[in-house]
Amino acid sequence: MLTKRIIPCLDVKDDLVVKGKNFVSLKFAGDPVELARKYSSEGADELVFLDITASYEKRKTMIETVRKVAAQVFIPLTVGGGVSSIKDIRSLLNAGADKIAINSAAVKNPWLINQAAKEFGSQCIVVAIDAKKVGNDQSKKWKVFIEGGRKETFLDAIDWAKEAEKRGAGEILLTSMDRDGTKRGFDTELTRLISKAANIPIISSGGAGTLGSLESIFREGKADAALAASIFHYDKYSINEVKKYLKNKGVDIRC
Ligand code: 0VR
Repeated sequence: MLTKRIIPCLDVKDDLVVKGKNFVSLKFAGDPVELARKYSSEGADELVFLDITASYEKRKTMIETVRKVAAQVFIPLTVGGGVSSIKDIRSLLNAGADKIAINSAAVKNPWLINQAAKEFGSQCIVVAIDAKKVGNDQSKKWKVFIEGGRKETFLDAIDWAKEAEKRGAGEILLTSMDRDGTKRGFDTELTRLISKAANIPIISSGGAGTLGSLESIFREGKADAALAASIFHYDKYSINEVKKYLKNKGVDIRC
């Protein structure tokens, strides 16, 4: 059984780490290189660096910042935001990224997943899915949004995750827009449904709040990894505290 992973996320806008709520009202949260060094030394299993405005502003991911962050971390680094071609992926891998997250571009051109998996190997290719619940509370429907959560698509999140796996994605980074930045807990229901539907690892993101919410995303949500930003950037918990708690609760975590 693979150990569960704790993954801090650096949402970066104009070279600075920011943090918002439901993808808006972004506030300064730190320097990407310093935070990367801090989380890596505190025992994070992996790190995610997301250039969260790239797709919308059609800007290419900041290669230099990625290079500086990659030089500071000795754990797997996943980079996303604005990635839209094989050339983008190659330059980010050359800058030091271990995995590449593709979001908007994969929805616009699903064949990019197939090509990227073939060119670099599925283990390098993460498909990021930003999902928002639609309909009333009883409905079990989540729609896929792209371009930093600004554009709704016709895609059902569960179907899209299955499609991404079929096309060669090695992992899914599932972000609940409803929960992002709220500290109200992850969307365990959506995570569980996608974990059941796909056979590749699922990183759940959005809403990490109490230590209990982290236990629940692994127990009820069946996630393979939990991504968090707010609770780490604003020092609600240290990575060590989170891991010790989960270990004591019997979650298979590397301490
Ligand atoms: P927390 O709820 O604070 O742990 O946030 C986890 C996760 O939702 C965020 O790190 C981030 O991935 C949300 N993503 C995006 C975005 C936030 C603002 C604008 C765009 C995006 O495109 O993913």
